[in-house]
Amino acid sequence: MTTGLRRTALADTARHPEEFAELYRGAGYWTPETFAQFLPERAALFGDRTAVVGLDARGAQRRLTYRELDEAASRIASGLAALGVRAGDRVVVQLPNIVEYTEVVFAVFRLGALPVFALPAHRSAEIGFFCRFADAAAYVVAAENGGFDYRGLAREVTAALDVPPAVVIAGDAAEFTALDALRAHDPLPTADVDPESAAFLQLSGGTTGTPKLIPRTHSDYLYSVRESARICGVDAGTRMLVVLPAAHNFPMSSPGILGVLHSGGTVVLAPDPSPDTAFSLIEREAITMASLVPPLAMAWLSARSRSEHDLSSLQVLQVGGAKFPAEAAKRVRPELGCTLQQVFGMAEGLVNYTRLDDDEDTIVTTQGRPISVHDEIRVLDDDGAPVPAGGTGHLLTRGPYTIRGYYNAPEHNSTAFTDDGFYRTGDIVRVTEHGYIVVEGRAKDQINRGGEKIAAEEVENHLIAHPAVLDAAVVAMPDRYLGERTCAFVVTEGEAPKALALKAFLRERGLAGYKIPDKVHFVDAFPVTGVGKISRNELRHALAATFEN
Ligand code: OOB
Repeated sequence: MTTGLRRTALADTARHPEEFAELYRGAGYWTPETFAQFLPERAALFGDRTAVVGLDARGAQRRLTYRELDEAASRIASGLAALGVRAGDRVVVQLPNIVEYTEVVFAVFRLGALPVFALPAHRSAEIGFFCRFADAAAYVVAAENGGFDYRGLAREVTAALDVPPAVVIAGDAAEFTALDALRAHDPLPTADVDPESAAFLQLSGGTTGTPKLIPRTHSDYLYSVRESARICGVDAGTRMLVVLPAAHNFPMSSPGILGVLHSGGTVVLAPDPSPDTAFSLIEREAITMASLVPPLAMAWLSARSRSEHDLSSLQVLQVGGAKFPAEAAKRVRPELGCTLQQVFGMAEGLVNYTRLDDDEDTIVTTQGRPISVHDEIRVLDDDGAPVPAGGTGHLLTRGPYTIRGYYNAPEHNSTAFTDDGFYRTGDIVRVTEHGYIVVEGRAKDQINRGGEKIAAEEVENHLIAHPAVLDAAVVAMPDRYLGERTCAFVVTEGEAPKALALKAFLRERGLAGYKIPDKVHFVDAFPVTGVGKISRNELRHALAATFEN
């Protein structure tokens, strides 16, 4: 299967204006370092140290040194090049927490191609969109994981595309190209790439009908990785357990897999997120650090009293992705015996951390402060005016590792960013007198389901595609365990389908499981105002209010 010729060049994504680029270079934030050289340089520094521990696609336990990881990445890079993947091409990577994830990501980097970081939970609706929208040259996926056969997904996705990407399978490849076959190729030299060009496309949690892709540059991302590692005390002795999906921005770079590998530490990939699996790995691998979303942190807290495992190596537990309630946060030190670090970040850029030496009150009640003194923070009221110091309002930000625009989305960019380049995060926050951010709520039409982000409009569009559905509004409902769950209000005509049938319909359309509404409420009509139909925003808020007491 050939993939050449028709591929577009990477669109010129919004760069930082030169005056800012100069500032960030001058401050030593943006350096010539790139992700293409990242691993060869680390292999030269840390050769025989263990880089990655985990299962592979066939379920075998593997331990790779830095040198072995670099050798594998460079062979796979060569194999991908033989399939037609070139510098600047996009490669959709959808791998679970297996060692091949690190091999493939660094292989793509080495070529100067751009990984598009899909999640294992994504299905044909999302993967098909990423392949089309990013004009992917290749799609790399595991044969199966968690009882799901991704080769079937690859068949479905490629059949629907005019010019399908080359499919590469980790594990049993069936009719596709086996990742293992790529390893037979001789290593290639590392690509020479512009450090201020896009290194990869990360996924946005999203608020719109179709997902947005986030172009992060080598310079901006590596700055955040190096600084995150420093702030979080990561060094060659760090042994990090990766429980969350490896491709998410949090476990990838805050400081995550990249921060640990940059520092010479060891990454241990957990095959599943259960406390049992995590606790045995903490004991077996003498884990020093882990990052979790709040529901998992709560699961660890409740499993701890029933567990005999020795967790004494654990020094830092990071919790982020969604608000971690103070009542749970204050249990971490006494019950798990480690320092809590709250992390409030976003794939678009800005990441805040409580510092390891902060007082317990700050650690428990705030979501941290920005990485950089050059992270600019604005807190504005509904009319766009700054709120008085300490007041609550909309968070806007710009800085050395926050994007100035989404990939190929000029219309959305014109509202998601201010004219002077601030990103409207959609989060409602206040800033304490010490500069720490407390997340108070959210103004964007997104459901944060225990850290998994769901764009209301995307799910509504899929619901409305059902022949019996006239209109749909998707809102968050409070949930004790996940923080929020998804509820769809649906207006139907004719014979209403059952809620179960509607959920099955969404699944058949290839929507990721975490986006399927937890609850479906059928209503006769949506509320209207005197002048007619109310805005979708108001509608969502009015419907969400029905859960609030
Ligand atoms: C992380 O990144 P995304 O892109 O999946 O989601 C970003 C959004 C934020 O805008 C905010 O709404 C929410 O997730 N969020 C939090 C939070 N951390 C993220 N809300 C309340 N408290 C927190 N601690 O989620 C992400 C990226 C890098 C590091 C950590 C998390």
